[in-house]
Amino acid sequence: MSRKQLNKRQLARIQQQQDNHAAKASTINPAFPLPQATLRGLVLSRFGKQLDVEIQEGELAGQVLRCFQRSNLDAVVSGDEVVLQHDATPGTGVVVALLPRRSLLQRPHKSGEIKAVAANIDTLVIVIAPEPAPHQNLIDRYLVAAETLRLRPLLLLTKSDLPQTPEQHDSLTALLTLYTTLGYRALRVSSKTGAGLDLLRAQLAEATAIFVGQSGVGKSALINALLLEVATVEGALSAAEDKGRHTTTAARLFHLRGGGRLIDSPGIREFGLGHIAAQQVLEGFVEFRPWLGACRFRDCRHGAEDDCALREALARGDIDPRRMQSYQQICNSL
Ligand SMILES: Nc1nc2c(ncn2[C@@H]2O[C@H](COP(=O)(O)OP(=O)(O)O)[C@@H](O)[C@H]2O)c(=O)[nH]1
Ligand SMILES: [Mg+2]
Ligand SMILES: [Zn+2]
Repeated sequence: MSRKQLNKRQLARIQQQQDNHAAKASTINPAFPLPQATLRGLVLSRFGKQLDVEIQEGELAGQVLRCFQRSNLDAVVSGDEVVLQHDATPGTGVVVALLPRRSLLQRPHKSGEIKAVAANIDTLVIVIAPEPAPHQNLIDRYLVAAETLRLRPLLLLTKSDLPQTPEQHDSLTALLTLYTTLGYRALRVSSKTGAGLDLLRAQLAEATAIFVGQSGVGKSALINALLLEVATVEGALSAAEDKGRHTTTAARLFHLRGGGRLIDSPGIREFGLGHIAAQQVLEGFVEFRPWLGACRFRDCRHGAEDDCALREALARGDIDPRRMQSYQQICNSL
């Protein structure tokens, strides 16, 4: 898809066409102006009430319009698919409808209200590195969040170029094996050498991803290596400018080289389990699912109770002790 810059002449021509349509329509019946053409759009970002929306169809596909949304709609966020119309000023539009969401990421706001942050995310990329060393419990928390929100997780070990002691190498391999055995995807990459990045791009193509992980693991380096330079309309922020100006709150959607999309903000990178229920934690451990409901006591906490189906599975080796310990740790922290 071409993402060429929309110049003033083109904008003027579009406006002229719209004016012609409107003029024709009003000669037919001045009481009923022709309904304005609607277009599908993808919301890149929201700053206050203002939205940057990328047109998804027609001659102008790939162009970004500054939009407001109709006030009867739920708050539209980064990643939302919408229907929009051009507004009178060239380069601007109005979001008139919100299309159904595949997924929704929300966070508690300062006011205590739960607010939408980003929509239609498919993939949760959990970034780990040899340095700082990964915490298995944090990985498990992210996996529970992914299962709860119905996102596909991808465990990404970056900085694979760093020299590792044999012990480090063995423990990282054991960690990745724990998760691939459970059916999760895992990849080793390096932003520094580019190793594995093609495989990563292939995994992210056709999907919208968010990147999470401890500070210092290499998320920014990865994101920079994957980002596509996008042309924007005059006045809209480039990816680089945007990073500098909106470092605290706004989530923004970027296109990746290789066809995927990424939604990023510091708030998303730090997102955690938040307000999650004990039952969701239990269901978030995918390998526990065959035994849920099979304990003797309905309110079994899978600790010291008799006839606990989960502890029996653990004793048989059907559940890994590292995951059981992690589960107990998460429950105790709720
Ligand atoms: N050797 C190596 N260092 C990396 C790699 N990726 C990031 N780093 C370094 O790790 C540090 C933290 O990276 P950064 O991307 O800022 O991490 P973030 O906090 O997760 O965004 C920086 O000093 C980077 O230069 C990598 O693939 N290889
Ligand atoms: Mg960073
Ligand atoms: Zn039990």
